[in-house]
Amino acid sequence: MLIGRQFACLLARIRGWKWRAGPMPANAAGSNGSRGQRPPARALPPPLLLLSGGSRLSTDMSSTDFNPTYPTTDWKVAKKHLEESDHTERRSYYKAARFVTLDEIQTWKDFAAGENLKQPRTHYKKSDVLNEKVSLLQEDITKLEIDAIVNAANSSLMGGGGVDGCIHVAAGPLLRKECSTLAGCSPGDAKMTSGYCLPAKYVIHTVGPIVQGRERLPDKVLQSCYETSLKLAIDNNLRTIAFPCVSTGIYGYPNGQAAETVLKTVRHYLEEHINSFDRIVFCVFLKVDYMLYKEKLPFYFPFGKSSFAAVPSEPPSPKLKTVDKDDKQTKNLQKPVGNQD
Ligand code: AR6
Repeated sequence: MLIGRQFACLLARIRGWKWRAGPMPANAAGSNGSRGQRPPARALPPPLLLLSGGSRLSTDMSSTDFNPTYPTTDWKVAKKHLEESDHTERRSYYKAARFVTLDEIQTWKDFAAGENLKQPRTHYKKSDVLNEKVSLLQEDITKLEIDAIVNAANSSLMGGGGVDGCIHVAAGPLLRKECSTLAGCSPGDAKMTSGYCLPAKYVIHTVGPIVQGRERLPDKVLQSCYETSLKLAIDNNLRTIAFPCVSTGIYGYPNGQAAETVLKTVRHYLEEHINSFDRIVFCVFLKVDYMLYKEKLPFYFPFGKSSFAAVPSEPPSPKLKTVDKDDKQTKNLQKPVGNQD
């Protein structure tokens, strides 16, 4: 009898708990173009019910059992819960104070139309359909509320510096727990986890090539990072994905050559899988990469009338010598996007 009452009380509390999650506040991101705000933090979960013997009621599913913000939560339970949660509930777990929705990210087609960009000669055909499926954005990738963000990880997948460190901090401790079950990742390959407390639903971890000490640039490995990540997205029906500039940080890949390999790879992949994606975002962090992508995108994704067949298969060399990290000009451009948390 007592247990029956406690059980009814528990059910009522769980219901009340869900109800309390409430609708999104009016200032949350929507189509009004303003950057999203996280809804107020969830209140603490209801206290655990105790049986007369003092043991935990086994049917108790208070939020401590699935809450992705708690380090003690079972990652599998949290992952499943997040997959079944609606948008409003997922937002209540974000660690970031702001987030960026897809409709706030301009397409390359609109971006190019709004800027006074020069269209270089290129053998690639102009395609508005393709140009609406890619974006250039200078942003902290951990803020993007899309299906998947790509992590430039190391082969242990256990976290590190750079974008990897930022992603682990923003996702919370369960990301590391899930990563520890994946048996690492080889360079050029990719593996997927939940996004936990990130605005992105999933993280695709890829391991880029290390450049230091090599005579030839390992462009095939870098190409494979992007292709395997895109394939993983398709296999899991993830239609919006953002890439950082894999390998161009700690792993030392020259920024300019990386941008060319990336844009060529994504152009070809997207041509072959045009219906599988809504958006592929080149999410750059440094101004140097923003300038390089802005300069090279028109070659691979032409927007203007003056694109020609049978002209150079490589883009013109950059006006700024930004590929060499020791270059003084490059150093002036190594400014990350401000952290606007
Ligand atoms: N959002 C978007 N891009 C970022 C962010 C961010 N929050 N933070 C850095 N970047 P790196 P790698 C950019 O070094 O070269 C880690 O320790 C950064 O400006 O993160 O592939 C791993 O564990 C650069 O353009 O990755 C590995 O050990 C890009 O992300 C190793 O670094 C990649 O820089 C991987 O080195």
